[in-house]
Amino acid sequence: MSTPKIPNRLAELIPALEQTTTEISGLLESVADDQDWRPKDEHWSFRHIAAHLEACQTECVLVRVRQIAAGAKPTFEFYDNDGWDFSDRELRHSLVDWRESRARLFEFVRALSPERLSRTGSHRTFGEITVLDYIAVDLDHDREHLADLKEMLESRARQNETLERPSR
Ligand code: NI
Repeated sequence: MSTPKIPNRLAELIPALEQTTTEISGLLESVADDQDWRPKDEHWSFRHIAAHLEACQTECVLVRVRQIAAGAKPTFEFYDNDGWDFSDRELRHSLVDWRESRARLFEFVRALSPERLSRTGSHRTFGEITVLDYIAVDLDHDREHLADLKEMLESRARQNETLERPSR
């Protein structure tokens, strides 16, 4: 009898993503009142990051995972939303929509049969890709942003410290 690899992977990936969702949401919510702050001009603001995550989830991951599972044998370009104007996206709204998209994704993926989970699409960067592979890519993406957010919060704290220190 073969080992049921797919369910195990699913059982690891979704809780890991739930964890990063909670962490990222918490960090971003903590700076909602200062959402346009950025460490330097060329760096994204908190507002932009929240909107970027929401757009990636709603327009890319959710859509693509459904296409793969449906057996559409889709071909994907690398998705990005670099240079998009997110200045109208309120951080808290982005987070609500992001978490909602994710909840839909998890619900969708948990209901997939092993056969659907084994279907693939073809990605220009990642090659042959299953639903769970895509979710693993999404998890890596979360972790990159989590690391960046932690750095941002540290430099913001250092900056505030400098501003508050009496000069004498
Ligand atoms: Ni990103």
